[in-house]
Amino acid sequence: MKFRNAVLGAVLAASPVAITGAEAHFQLIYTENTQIEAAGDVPVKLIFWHPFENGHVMDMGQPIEFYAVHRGEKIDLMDTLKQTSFKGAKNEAVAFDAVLPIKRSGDYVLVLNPAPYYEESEDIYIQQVTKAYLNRNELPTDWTEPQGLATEIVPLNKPTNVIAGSTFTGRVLAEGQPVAGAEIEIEYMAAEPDMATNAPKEPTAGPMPGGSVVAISDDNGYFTFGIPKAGYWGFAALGSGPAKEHDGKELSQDAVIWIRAYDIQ
Ligand SMILES: [Cu+2]
Repeated sequence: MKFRNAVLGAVLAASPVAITGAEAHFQLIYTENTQIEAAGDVPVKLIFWHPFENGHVMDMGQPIEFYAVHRGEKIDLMDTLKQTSFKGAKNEAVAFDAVLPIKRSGDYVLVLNPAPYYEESEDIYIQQVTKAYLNRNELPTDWTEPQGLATEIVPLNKPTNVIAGSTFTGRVLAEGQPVAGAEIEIEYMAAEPDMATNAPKEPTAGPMPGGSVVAISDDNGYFTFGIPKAGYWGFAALGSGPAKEHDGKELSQDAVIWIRAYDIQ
């Protein structure tokens, strides 16, 4: 079990530059809604950010892979990528816009394999292999399936409509095998991106005292977390992937999943 932030703590003592790194990095795959009624093009934003703090935005490189899985079939979305920028409360950085064409009913699992990001304050690369879920017409087709990624979190609750106040259970996998003892950072998307302005909307919450919210996966790779609030929640299993090195430096290959919670009305 490796505590990335514990390692960072040691770095922090020596270097005041590293302060923003104490917050949790999260690769976003953002759509305004997870429930889609009409067929058509859904705009998607890819942003590497600290969404709980409305904090520092990191420059994304050109993604290695970006696609959707629908009824078990891959829909490549690389051609839809357009480089843009996203302006957080503290800075502006390179992000990407994309388009998901939705036709038939069912689940659309968005999968992003981003370029490794060099984090200067930790002298490591970070690569967050990320999944997000959309659904059209309430027909379940794909969400229960692992996507065969190097590392991923498989949801055991339907990720598109979790009840605020209930729980979410996920299973951390690396090359299809459960990962025991993975450190999982948990993040609330306190400010959602505004699709029109490429900036955050007004934050609806602030970060927790005491730093990142963390769970540890059990012997079979499972973790459960109570979802206290409606909105988007992200889970990042740190360093759960098989790749440990990039360009001669340490690589943290993380598995990220985004889920959407609603209040009962
Ligand atoms: Cu960070």
